[in-house]
Amino acid sequence: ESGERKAKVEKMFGFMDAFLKNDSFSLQKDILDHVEYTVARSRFIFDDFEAYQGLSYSVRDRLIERWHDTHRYFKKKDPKRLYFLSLEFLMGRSLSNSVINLGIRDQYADALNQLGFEFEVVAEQEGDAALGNGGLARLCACQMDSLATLDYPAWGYGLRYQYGLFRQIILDGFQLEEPDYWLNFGNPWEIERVHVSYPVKFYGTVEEEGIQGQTIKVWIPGETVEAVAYDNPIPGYGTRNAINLRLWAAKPSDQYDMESYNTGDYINAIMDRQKAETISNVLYPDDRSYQGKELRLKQHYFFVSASLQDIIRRFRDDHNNFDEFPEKVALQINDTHPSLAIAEVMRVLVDEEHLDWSRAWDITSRVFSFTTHTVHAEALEKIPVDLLGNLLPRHLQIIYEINYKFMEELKSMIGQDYDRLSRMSIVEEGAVKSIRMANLSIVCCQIVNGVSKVHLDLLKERVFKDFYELWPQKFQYKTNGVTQRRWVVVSNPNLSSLISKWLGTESWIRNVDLLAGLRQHVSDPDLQREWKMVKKVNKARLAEYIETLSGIKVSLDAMFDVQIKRIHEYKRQLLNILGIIHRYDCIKNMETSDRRKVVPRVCIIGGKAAPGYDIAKKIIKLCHVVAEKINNDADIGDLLKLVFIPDYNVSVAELVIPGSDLSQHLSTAGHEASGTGSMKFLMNGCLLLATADGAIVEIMEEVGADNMFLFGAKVNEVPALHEKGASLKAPLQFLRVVRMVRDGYFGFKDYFKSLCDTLEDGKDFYLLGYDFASYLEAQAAADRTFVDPEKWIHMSILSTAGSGKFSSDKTIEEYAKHTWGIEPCKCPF
Ligand code: CR1
Repeated sequence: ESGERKAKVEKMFGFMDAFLKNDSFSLQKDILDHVEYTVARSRFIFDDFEAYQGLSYSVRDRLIERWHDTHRYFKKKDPKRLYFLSLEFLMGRSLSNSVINLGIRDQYADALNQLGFEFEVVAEQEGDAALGNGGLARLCACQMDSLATLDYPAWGYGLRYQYGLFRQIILDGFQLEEPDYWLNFGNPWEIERVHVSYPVKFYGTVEEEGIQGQTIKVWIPGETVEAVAYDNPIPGYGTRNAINLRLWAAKPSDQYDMESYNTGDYINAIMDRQKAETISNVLYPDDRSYQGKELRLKQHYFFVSASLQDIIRRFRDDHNNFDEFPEKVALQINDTHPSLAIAEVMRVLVDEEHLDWSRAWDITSRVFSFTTHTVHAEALEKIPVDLLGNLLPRHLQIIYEINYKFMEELKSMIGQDYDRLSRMSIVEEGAVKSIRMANLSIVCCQIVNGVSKVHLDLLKERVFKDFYELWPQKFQYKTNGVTQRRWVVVSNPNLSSLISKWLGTESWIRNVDLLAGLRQHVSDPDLQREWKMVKKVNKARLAEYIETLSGIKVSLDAMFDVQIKRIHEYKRQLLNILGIIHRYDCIKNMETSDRRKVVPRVCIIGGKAAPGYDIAKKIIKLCHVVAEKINNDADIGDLLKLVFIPDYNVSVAELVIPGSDLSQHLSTAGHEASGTGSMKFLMNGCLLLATADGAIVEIMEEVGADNMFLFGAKVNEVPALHEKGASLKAPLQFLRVVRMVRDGYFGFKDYFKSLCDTLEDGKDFYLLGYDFASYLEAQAAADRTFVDPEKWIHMSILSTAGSGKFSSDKTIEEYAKHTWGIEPCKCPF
């Protein structure tokens, strides 16, 4: 029938590669149509926001068309599909990215112009979709862009939180959190699929039933909630493919509890049903530690259950034998958050499909792969057994069974080494008996990935040592990457055009290896001049933003020195601030003649602290009091400024990164699994001042250590330094600046006491004192280079030229080949 309809449509409209046209007139008409009929504003009178809405709906139409065609094609070809499961996706804005990927940015800009609007202004109306915390979540967004661009048959699955990551408000220098009810003004980028919904069950009991002489377990759930799909098309660049990010929202189930209605307690019965909706309400804002909270566990299972029902339904449409499941399906679990999926697949195969355990386990262990994003054992999820047993009684049984079989197998391999057995067990005995989700994931998955080379080494040597010794072949790494589409083409259009001009092609936007071609022009004075101009324009834009935010006027001749990322002790924003205090102190104590040699700096810091993370919040406050002092010191003038950019998010990053000269990545070696901010700066030709941690080690290999400013203890030195503990003496300059804070030079003496205490000899876990001298040396090297603009530009061009390896396109190709076993499936028109 659909063939018939296609013929009919073609007869009426002629054969077409695209139904919607992209000439200026059609685009204008579409925008106006949406303003009039979707937004319901008059096509004669509408403002920038309404123009944004009309425009976005018209872009969405074009996305939907490609997305339908892509999925029809996937269905026809039936390739092995990747399902990327993640509780967090930090997408940011969609408009600019979409029109660039669709290849119709200029046409739209022109159409808007004709209507009396400016594309940039209209694009600024969009809020960020912040359904994630930080690195892990933004990585997923980059990877979705690469999956679409490289034509992989992939789906993303996540949760549609009504409250995304909190907005950071700064009041008197303190962080306050404001809820991000981001859907208030609608979201043109999603499509609600009322008919794609699944019941998700919780609580209840497990009973045994005999079927055909076999005893099987039957879960009788106590609560049912409905999961409704919201689809977000993700367009690839330079391809017709558009893939889907499907996010689930909770709705009360229709299968209501007749009993409560019968009791006549109508109002309470409705209130109860409403509670169901709270499951997908809010994103947990803590990316540091895991707390076993029932609501969070409910979110995880809600997401896992709905996604798997959807995936299995799609599989069943064309297959009826689960032995084919691993040939057609790859399930990627992004960190341990979705790892209940392992128990859920086992439950479906054993309890519902009646496969025997070993066949079910064989299938399950061939579909899953797992990536871990941390080196911190305390960030690994542990679910209290009581909590799990109450919410998901059958899943707990299944996990026990998996563990029992694993322990038996392990004993047969390593003997009665009870210490090791208990370290490796999925079940942790102890004050609170818990399930170790990372252990469950490692036991089940055939491949466990780290996110950089150093990260893999740490997994092998420390975090998962026992497992590595048992199964060395399971452990791999895929160095993280970021998408050059968003991080250069969208956010730095001037640089993007410059690169294309000098490479003589735009192909680097899909084939990032070509960036290396910039190397051959690095000494060309014309390129250097143009490169410098682009930086200047971007700095001016950033300076304007800073002035609007804070009233502070900054000099474009100063070095723009930036650290933007989540606030964490291990990321050492405090080291940066102490370094700034030191710089200030030095300038204050200088002869006037020496001051002329000082390289003027604008230090920019931005980032959110988890709401319950006290020390991180003190670091934010310290930044503000130090800024207050320095910025108001007329004696210092343009030599030093410190600006805290509030509410750091994806779109702030898009503005700040292109305008930076220097960026700082200061994690204590051995603490940053990879880091991806560094890659965005690198692509944009900003020089890095960094410790040899995470992916920085690989960046060094690509761009050369002499094109960066490196400092600090190395990963392999840190353990010995920790052992030395109190005997490590911090240098005098360090003690002096800490003393200034302690003695109340910046005020708030009592408030900063506990912060200063973390730096005492023997307590300085993150080695700020130890690394301080070499940090200052690296800073001095950056100053010396900055006064030699030619050298600086040279290093800057080489940074961009060496950034190709850190495109998420590379990461995704590696995953596709070595972990998921998927092939591109390119929609032909
Ligand atoms: C890591 O801390 C890494 C990203 C993406 C982060 C960072 O080093 O680059 O993941 N982890 O792999 C994280 O956000 C919640 O955990």
